[in-house]
Amino acid sequence: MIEVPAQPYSFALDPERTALVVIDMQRDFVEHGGFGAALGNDVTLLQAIIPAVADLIALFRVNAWPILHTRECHLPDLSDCPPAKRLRGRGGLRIGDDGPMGRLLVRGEPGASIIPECAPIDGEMVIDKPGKGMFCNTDCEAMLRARGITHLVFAGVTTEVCVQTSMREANDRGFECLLVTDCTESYFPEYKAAVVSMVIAQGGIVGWATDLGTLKDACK
Ligand code: TIU
Repeated sequence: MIEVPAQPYSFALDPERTALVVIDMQRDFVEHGGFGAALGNDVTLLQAIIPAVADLIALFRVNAWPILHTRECHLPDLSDCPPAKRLRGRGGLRIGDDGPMGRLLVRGEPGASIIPECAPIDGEMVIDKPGKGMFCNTDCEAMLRARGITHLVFAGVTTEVCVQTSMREANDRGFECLLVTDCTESYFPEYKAAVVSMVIAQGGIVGWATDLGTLKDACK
């Protein structure tokens, strides 16, 4: 076991049973002209964590530990996108509409792809998820259980939407969850801070939090 200094107390990382989950590091959320920008957000905030997320991915690759990448996206006919999701908000462009990087949040479109710095390589798990949470209408749980994974390390965007939802879903399914605070970001810094606080509150009600440097030092 690797003891990782964390909040609210040390996280016991079992190298045989731990996977990294990289949530939605897609062009649609971090680049201009994507879904995140269409919602009125400043995407440059998210771009700041790209080197750290790439570094975290490298840590898992060098140790040959499993990595699961997620992409939030929908089938081209939008049959997996509830109208409640597509119609929410009052912005100009919606899911499935044409944007500069293809149709927003649609599978196979340039905008739905993972940015090159964080792109999966052969042998890594990749799931397309229609919801904010990674377990909603996906094979994700079966993929993790088949590999005997019990511990998940979380990174990606955005902290209070897809990362927090996925981490809560994982926690309810009995996975031990660690959030890497400088490898996740929100369009709203105050929401990120609130998520980190609420994850570790009440003795780790959702899980643990640490930073990349601490995790790397513990894994040396
Ligand atoms: N809007 C927002 O903050 N996030 C999302 O819509 N999806 C993800 O977090 N991936």
